[in-house]
Parts: sequence; C-alpha cells; structure tokens
Amino acid sequence: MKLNTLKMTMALLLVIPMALTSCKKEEPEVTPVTPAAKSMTYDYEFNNGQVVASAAYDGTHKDDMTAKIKVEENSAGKAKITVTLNNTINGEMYMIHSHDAADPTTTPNGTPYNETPNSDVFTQMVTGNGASVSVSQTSTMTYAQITSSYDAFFVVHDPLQAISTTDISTYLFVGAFARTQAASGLSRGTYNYAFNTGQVAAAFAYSGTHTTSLSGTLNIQELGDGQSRVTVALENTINSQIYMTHSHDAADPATTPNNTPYNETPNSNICTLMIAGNGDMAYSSQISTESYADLTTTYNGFFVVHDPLQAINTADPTTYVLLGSFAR
Ligand SMILES: [Cu+2]
Repeated sequence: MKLNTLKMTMALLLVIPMALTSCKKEEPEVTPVTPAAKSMTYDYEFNNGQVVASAAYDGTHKDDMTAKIKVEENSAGKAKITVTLNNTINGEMYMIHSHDAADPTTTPNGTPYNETPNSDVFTQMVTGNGASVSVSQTSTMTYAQITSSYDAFFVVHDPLQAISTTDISTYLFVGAFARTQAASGLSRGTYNYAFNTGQVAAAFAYSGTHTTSLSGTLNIQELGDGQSRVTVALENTINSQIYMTHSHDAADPATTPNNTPYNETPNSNICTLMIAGNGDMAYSSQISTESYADLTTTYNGFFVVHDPLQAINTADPTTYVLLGSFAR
C-alpha cells in the first residue's frame, strides 16, 4: 500500500510536467515568449500658443488638427517613432521633424533649437488625405533615450506656406518631443448657423437664388497670449464664388444711417473674411486681439455671410445667406 502510493505519486510527478508540456505544444505558436515591448503615446494639441504664447499658429490651415507620437521599443532596443496627424488636408505634404533643443545664444537666429532637424530621430513627410495619416521612423536612439533623455521639439510645419524654421507661428504643432504635454486649459467655442430663413427677424429672411443648403460653423479658439483665432467654415458653398463673412457690431437703429440694428462697416478686428467657395466645405480664419471671454460673452454683434450672387448691400439683411448673433 505504502509502496503503491509512492509509485503513484512519482507517476503523477512525471505526468504533470508532461501534461503541461503537451498542453503548451497544443497552443498555436503565435504567442511570443519575449516580454511585451515598451510603448508610450503622447498627444499634441494644435499650436495655439501653449509653448510660445506669442507664436500661436497664424495661417490659413484649419485649426482642428490633433497629433500623436507613439514610441515603441523594437527588438534591438531602438525607438520606433510613429506620428499620426488627424484632420489633414487632402493632397498637402506635411513636414514633421524633431528639432534638437539648443542654447539660443549659440544658434544663428536665436532659436532655442537647431534649425536643421535631427534625421537620426525623426525627419519625415506625409501627404494628407482629408482625415488621419501616419508615418514612422526607427531612430538610432534607444527607447529609453527618446522617452527620457532626448531633449528636442516636435514640429509639424504648415504645408500651406513656405517652410520657415525660425517663425514658430508657421508651426501647426510645437511641443517637447515624446513628452507628456501639460494640459493647456485653452477654451474653444463652436457656433452653428443654419441658412437665413428669418431666425433673427422674419423680415430679414433671405431673398435670392442661392441654394438654401448652405450652413456655417464659427469657431472661437482661445490663444496662449489672450487673443483669439476666429475660424469660419461654410458647408455646401458654390464653386468659385467669394463669400464675404463679417462680424457687424450691434447698434441702436435710431443712430445708424439706414436704421440697421448694426454698424454697416464690419468689425475687422473680429471677423472680416473672404471665403472662396469650392462646391463643398470652405473656410478661412483670422486672429482677433479680443479675448475668448470677450468674444463669447460680452461682444454684441451679428455673424453675417453676404450672398455672393448679388451685389453686397449692408443695409438689406435679405441679401444675407447666414445671419445670427455672433458667437452665441
Ligand atoms: Cu458685412
């Protein structure tokens, strides 16, 4: 009895590892034995002056882009870097660079970085597709170097203007390379405008031949220096027509030349844009010295898009294809 028990125990001890081995063998050979590769992602907001308050992006690119850097450790321990850009413009080529940090007293133009990007880390370009695009490079540095000791700026240059390596207001994105970005706390307001069917006043309803499918979106983006970026996007525009898009300050009709409840001269510090229709969504933007709080709470004006199909008439709101309170 005692001997049998011992034999059984020994048999079990032999069988258990065999069972484990055979069990392992039955598994499909897709699971690598190596430990999970290291990986980190870093999110970037559009350049609204978070890093250099005086150099928020000032150009014609739409400001609803976001970017992401993913750093992965490859089997050789090097950092594979993938940059993803969201809300790109179809057909435009985006230059994406790592610019090594440098002492501004030693650089030719006083920049706090080398103007020549570091091609050993990330110097790539990618063509936009109207949505999200990605591009990768395996750097010569290790994962640990890129994510902890490498000191550089992540820069995405604007494809819509000549490349400048000194003017940070031409950068769509700028931030510490492969580092978690501090929350900016910058505000953004979005206001939608349907076609003018008399929402402001029945007597102001549009009268003309423009298709009523036109609509607009006004975005107010707070910038790091206290100013604002004012962007207007129009949907269902007519190709090759120019849409005069204005903020008209509210006024007492008893005091205006043609008794309009607004100043007929638009407020050029807030919104005087000419948007070129393209048969689809068209947009433009400008920087206003007014603060986000002023524009979205205290400023009292009208958002007006004039009909491109008839002579502009600032006294006749029935020629306005879009009309509403500005940023409300
Ligand atoms: Cu106007």
